[in-house]
Amino acid sequence: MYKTLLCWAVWGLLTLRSDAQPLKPYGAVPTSYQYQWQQMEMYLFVHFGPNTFTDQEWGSGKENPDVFQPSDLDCMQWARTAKLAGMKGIIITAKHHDGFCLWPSQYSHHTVAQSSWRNGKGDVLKELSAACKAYGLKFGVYLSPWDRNHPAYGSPAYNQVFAHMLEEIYQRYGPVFEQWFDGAKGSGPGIKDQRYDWSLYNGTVKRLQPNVIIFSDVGPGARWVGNEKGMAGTTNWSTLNARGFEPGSHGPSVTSLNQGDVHGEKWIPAECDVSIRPGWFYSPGTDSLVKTVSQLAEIYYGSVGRNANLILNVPADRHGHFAPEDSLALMRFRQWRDESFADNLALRAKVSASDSRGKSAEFSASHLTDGDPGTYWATDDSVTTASLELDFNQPVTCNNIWLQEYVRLGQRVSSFTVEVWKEGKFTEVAQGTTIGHKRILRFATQKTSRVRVNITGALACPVLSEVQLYDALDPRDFH
Ligand code: FUL
Repeated sequence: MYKTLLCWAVWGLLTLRSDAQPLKPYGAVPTSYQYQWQQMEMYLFVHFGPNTFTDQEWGSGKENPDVFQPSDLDCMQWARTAKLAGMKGIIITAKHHDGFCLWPSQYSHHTVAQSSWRNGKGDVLKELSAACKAYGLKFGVYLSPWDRNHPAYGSPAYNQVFAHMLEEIYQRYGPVFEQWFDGAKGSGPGIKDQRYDWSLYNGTVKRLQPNVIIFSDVGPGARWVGNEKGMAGTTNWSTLNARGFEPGSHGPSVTSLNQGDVHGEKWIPAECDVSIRPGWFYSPGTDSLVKTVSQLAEIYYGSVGRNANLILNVPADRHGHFAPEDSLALMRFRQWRDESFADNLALRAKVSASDSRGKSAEFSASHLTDGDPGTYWATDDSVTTASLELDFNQPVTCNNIWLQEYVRLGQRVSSFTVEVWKEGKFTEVAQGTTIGHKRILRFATQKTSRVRVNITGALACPVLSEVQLYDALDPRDFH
């Protein structure tokens, strides 16, 4: 009896396997580090330095190091707040355009070591990297190659200085999850110019830490999204044609940065940078201008909801803290997300698909609601249009659909529609183009017992890992 059962089970497994062709990757694909980085989705940026105390956005580099004078630096408070806000890491402006180093670099005379702050013994990077470790957050660094203070700036020697600074940081404070290279560079009369050696900078960082994600206008790890509003394109490919471009004024077009390039040669996903205040640095004048939950929700939908990571800047104030206004906004933003996205209605549905690869359980639609990003539904190679359906016993109320592609096999979907069952027929409520790691579509609140997603275009057979359905709350109720 048992033998017979065993034979049937083995036969079943064998036939499951043999019916479905293995899936091949399509186009450029992420490295395993890029894939992990895309799962992070949201982290904080912290702008902090002499500008915090002088109320400037771009310091001249001539500031007296003594102006850097936080009265009570508390990186643990930053990390605790970031953790409670649901953020996965913190990236700090280790050196902004004014050249002031927040760590005691041997390669500059314009650093915390020259400041009277803590008698020249202070080290912000040391404290922040320890705080991130204590709270299970990832630690990252922003470094501006444009340096308005360093005497070597404008000569080839500066490239070595900059590479040595990177070495110091990686050797002393690592691991670093993301290296943020700013492409901004002033120009005009009296402003020195410098030809940057990007291959030296990238090579130095990669040598010391091969898994770091290098951010710039052209990656190679992640790309700028082309604006500072936190908004990716509604179409957003994680692929880009980067050849021939450089960070800064020789970067790709704003359209390419914002939307990626379909069939792009390299996997260089977008990251959206935006500040919680009008400026990047703290200013007492902006205490009443901290973004509301509605504004943050728009940014969330425009970044994470459009296949991009969000780096949200929360500047530290003159005490060396996050100001109460910013902390409160972060907590309310978290509360809106928690309450809106706690109940995934798709988990109550029977999920089916018009097609599944080789009719095999390995690629069946049931994987779309198993909560496992590593399993997926796929169709046969010849099929690039297909429908998914969620059927409910009881009607549900919904206004958000979340879709995810299994991007380790490439980004494929180029158009889709969302329909709900209403008065005996399907009615379209939303449509989109790309999906990628995550695409969230909002639609007017519907009460329905059937939801259908039609993939109407794809570069290769669609491969989706998850579908979720929510009834999101109005962020205005969280102000
Ligand atoms: C820009 C800089 O000029 C701003 O000051 C800020 O650091 C922003 C994130 O990047 O390029």
